[in-house]
Amino acid sequence: MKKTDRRLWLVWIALVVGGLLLLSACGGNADEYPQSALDPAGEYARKTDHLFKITLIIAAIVFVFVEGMIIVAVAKYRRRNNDERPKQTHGNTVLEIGWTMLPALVLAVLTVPTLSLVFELADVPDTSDRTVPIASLGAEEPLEVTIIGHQFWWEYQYPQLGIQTANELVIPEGETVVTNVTSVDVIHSFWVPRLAGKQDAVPGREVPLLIKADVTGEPTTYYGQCAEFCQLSHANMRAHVVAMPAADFDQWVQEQQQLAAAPTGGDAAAGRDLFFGTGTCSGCHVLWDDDHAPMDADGNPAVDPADRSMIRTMAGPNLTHLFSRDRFAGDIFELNSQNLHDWIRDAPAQKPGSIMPYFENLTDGDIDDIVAYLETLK
Ligand code: HEC
Ligand SMILES: [Cu+2]
Repeated sequence: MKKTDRRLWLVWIALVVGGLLLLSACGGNADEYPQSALDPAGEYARKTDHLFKITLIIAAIVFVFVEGMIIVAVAKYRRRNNDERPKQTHGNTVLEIGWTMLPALVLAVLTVPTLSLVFELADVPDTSDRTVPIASLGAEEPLEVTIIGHQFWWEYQYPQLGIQTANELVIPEGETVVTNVTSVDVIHSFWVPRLAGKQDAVPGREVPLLIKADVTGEPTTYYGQCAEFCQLSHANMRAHVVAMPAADFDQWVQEQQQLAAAPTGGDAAAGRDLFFGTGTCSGCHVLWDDDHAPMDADGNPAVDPADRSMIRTMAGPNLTHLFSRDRFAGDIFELNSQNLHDWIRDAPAQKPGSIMPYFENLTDGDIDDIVAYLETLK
C-alpha cells in the first residue's frame, strides 16, 4: 500500500469512529441526557420528534442511495491503467430531469406532515375533558403563562392567577399550557427539549408555544436553557420546568398567591429595612408584602390575585417567594445562604455581564442581614 493511501485510510477510520462516537451521544435516557429532544416527555414534543423521525428515515434512504451510486460509479468507472482515458460523457437529459424531479417529489411528500404539524401545534385544545379538576382554574380554561426572557434569566407570569416568578416554571402535568413567549431586552430563545420545540423570545412580540408534560404522578423536573446568544452570560441562562399533579399544583398556587410576611425583629427585620431602603434592592426587585401590595390596573391594591397587574420592565426577578425555588440567577446557583451572600456581594463576579450591580455601600454585615431576610421568603 502506498503511503498516501494508508494516510487516507486512517482519515476514513478516524471519521467513522468519530461519527459513531458522536451518534452515541444522541438519545440515551433522561438521567444521562436531561436535555434530549430525542427523549420527549409530552404530547407536543412527541409530535415534533415523530416528524423528525419521518424526515430522518427519508433522509437516510436518500443518503444510502446517493452514496451507493457514488461508490458504484467510483468503482465501476475508475481509471484502470495509465494509457486509457475513461469514456467521456456530456449531459444526459433523462438523468438531469430525474434528479431535479426526485428531490422535488421528496420535499413535496415531506411538506404534508410538516404543514399539518405546524397547524396542529398552534391549535389550543379543548380542556373540558380534563380528567382531574384543577381547583385554581376554571374547567374550560387552559393555563396561560407569559414567558419573558431577560438578560440572563426567565420570568414567568401567570395572569389568571396573579403569580409572577422566575427560573422555575411550575405547570400541572398532563395539561396543555398555553405560553406566550416574549422578551424585554434582546432576542432569547426558550427551549425545554423534552417538552416542546424551541421558541424565539422576541421583544415586542408574544409568540404562543404549547407545552404539555406527561402524567407521572409526582413532581417531575425538565431542564432547558436559552438557545439564542443574548450577551455575556447567555450560557448562564438556564431554565427548568416542574410538572406537578393537579393537587400539588393547586397547593403551589395557593402559596404563591400569598403576600410575604414582614419579620418582626432581629437580623431579618434589619435586612428588610435595607432591602426597601438604602440597599436600593426594591428599585429593581418586586417583593409583595402588606406594605408593598400588588396593584390592579387602576393603581388600587388588587384584592383578587387575578387583578394583579404585572409590570414588564422591572429589572430583576420578583423575590416574594424566593425560597420556594431551588436555584437562582438564571437557574445557575443552588439557593443557599452562602451562594446568596456571594451573589449580593458581587453579582457581576458570579455571573459575567450581570445587570445586578456591585454595591459599594453595603458591608458584609448588611449583606448577612439581607440574606437573613431573604431566607424568610418561603
Ligand atoms: C439594577 C437593578 C438591581 C438592583 C438594584 C438589585 N438587583 Fe438583584 N437582580 C437584578 C437582576 C437583573 C437579577 C437577575 C440576574 C441574572 O440572573 O442574570 C437579579 C437577581 C437577584 C437575585 C436572584 C433572584 C432569582 O430568583 O434568580 C436575588 C436574590 C437578588 N437579585 C437580590 C438583590 C438584593 C438583595 C439587592 C439589594 C442589595 C438587589 N438584588 C439589587 C437586578 C438588580
Ligand atoms: Cu438568553
